[in-house]
Amino acid sequence: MLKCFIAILLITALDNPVSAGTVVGQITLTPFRQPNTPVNRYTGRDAVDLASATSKRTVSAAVVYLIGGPKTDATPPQEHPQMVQKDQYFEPEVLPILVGTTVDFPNLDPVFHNVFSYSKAKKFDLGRYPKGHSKSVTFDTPGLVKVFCEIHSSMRAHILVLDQPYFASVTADGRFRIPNVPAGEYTLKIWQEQAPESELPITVPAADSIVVNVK
Ligand SMILES: [Cu+2]
Repeated sequence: MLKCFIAILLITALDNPVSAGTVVGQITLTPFRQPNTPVNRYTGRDAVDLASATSKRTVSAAVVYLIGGPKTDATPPQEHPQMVQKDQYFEPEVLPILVGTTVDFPNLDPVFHNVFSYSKAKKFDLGRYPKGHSKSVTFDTPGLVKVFCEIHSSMRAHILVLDQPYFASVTADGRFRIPNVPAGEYTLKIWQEQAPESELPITVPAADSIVVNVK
């Protein structure tokens, strides 16, 4: 059962634009269960010790995002967010982006990787490329994109392609902060990698912060 504690903090010294508030809070993250024993599909020169190539997480990755609110035109960032391949992990393991955003996938490892997805929101296959190279993908459909490496089946990540730019990755201790949200009525959604999605209605104030703590 979702218990919600909502309070309004009166903060007068914020430099937010007029009619925009900040959504801050903390959620309780579910413990992360490591995926099944990874299997390397190739045994040639790319074969590596995958014993450590499961998630580093002890809690599920989470993203908090808002839907609804007043109609706004959001432009994808010109600077591309990155999902790097390093030490045979994707970093970050979960990346929230605004629809239309281009993500770069640099390989920082001394082995080849082959990043791909079969997800409905974006199917792509970047092919194999070595250290120091990068390829890009533009995510033009909202939805959840599951990202894998064709060579190292233990590598996995998620990209959440969102309609609105009001989102935040949750820190390992469960905290989040979404600044500059236009005042209005929203639904706050919590996406967790290994838990059902949950939501609650919130009202974002015109100038202050709303604190949302979910247990
Ligand atoms: Cu790989």
